[in-house]
Amino acid sequence: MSLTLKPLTLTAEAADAHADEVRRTSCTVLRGCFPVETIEAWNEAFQPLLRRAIAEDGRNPNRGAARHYVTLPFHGLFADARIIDNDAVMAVVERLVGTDGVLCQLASDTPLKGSDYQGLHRDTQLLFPETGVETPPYQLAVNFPLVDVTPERGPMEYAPGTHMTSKAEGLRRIESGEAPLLPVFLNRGDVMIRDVRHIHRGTPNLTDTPRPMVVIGYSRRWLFRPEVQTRVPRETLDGLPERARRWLRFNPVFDRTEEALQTAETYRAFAY
Ligand SMILES: O=C(O)CCC(=O)C(=O)O
Repeated sequence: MSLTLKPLTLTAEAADAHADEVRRTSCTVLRGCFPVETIEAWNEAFQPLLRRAIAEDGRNPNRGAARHYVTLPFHGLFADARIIDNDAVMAVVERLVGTDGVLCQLASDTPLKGSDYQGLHRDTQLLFPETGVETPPYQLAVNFPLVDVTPERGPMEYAPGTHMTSKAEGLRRIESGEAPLLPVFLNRGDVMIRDVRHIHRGTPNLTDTPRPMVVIGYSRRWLFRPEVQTRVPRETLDGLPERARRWLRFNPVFDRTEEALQTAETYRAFAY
C-alpha cells in the first residue's frame, strides 16, 4: 500500500529527464505524485457522476462497450490547485508545451466490466498529416487513476515512439514487435504524462470495480480543440493561484456557478 504524505517535488534535472522521456518515448510516470487520500476523495465524489453517465449513455456508451467518457465539473475538490496546478506535474508540462500553455480539458475515462479492447488510436489529429513530419509536443494528457490499475482492471496500452511516426508506420512497428504495446500500471497517486499522438488503446476491465482514469489536457497556447471545453465558475477561478489562472485564461468563465457546470462537451470523435 502506498501512502503519500508529502507532495512530490522534482529537481530541475529530474523535470528535464521526465520531459526528455516524453519527447523520446511519448510517456513518463511520476510515482506517488498526489496524496492517496485526495484520490480516494475524488473517487467517492466521482461515483454519482459515473452512475449518471451510465444511465444517460444507455446502450450507446461513448468510448466503446461499457466504457464512459465523463467530463468533471471544474469546481470544488475537482478544481483542487494541488492537482490541476501541481508543481511537479507543471514542471514537466511547461518544459513540453511552454510556460504560456493552456489547460483545455478535465474529464475521465472509465472502463467497466464488459468493456473490450479499443481500436488502436491516437487522441488528436496531426498538425501536418500530409507531410509525415512530426513536431515537438503540442497536446499532452496528464492521467491519473482513481483506483489502483491492476492487469485485470484494464490498463491502457501504448506503443513507445509512435507519437513521432505516421499512423501506418506506428501500426507496422506494433505489428512487427519493434514498438510493442506496453500496459501502464498506475497506483492511486501516480501520474502519467503523455503525448496523445502516440498509438494506444484501452483494454478490458474484467472486474466489478470501475477503473476511472482522470485526464487533464494541457496544450500549446495556439491549439484549439473544439471537442473539449473547461467551463470555469468565477468563484473557482478567483480562488486559484496565479499560474492556474494563467493556464485557464482562454477558458469561458461564468458568474453563475450552475451555468458553468452545465456540461458543454460533446466529445464523441476521439480516435484518430
Ligand atoms: O483509459 C483508457 O483505458 C484509455 C482510453 C482511451 O484511450 C480513449 O478512450 O481514448
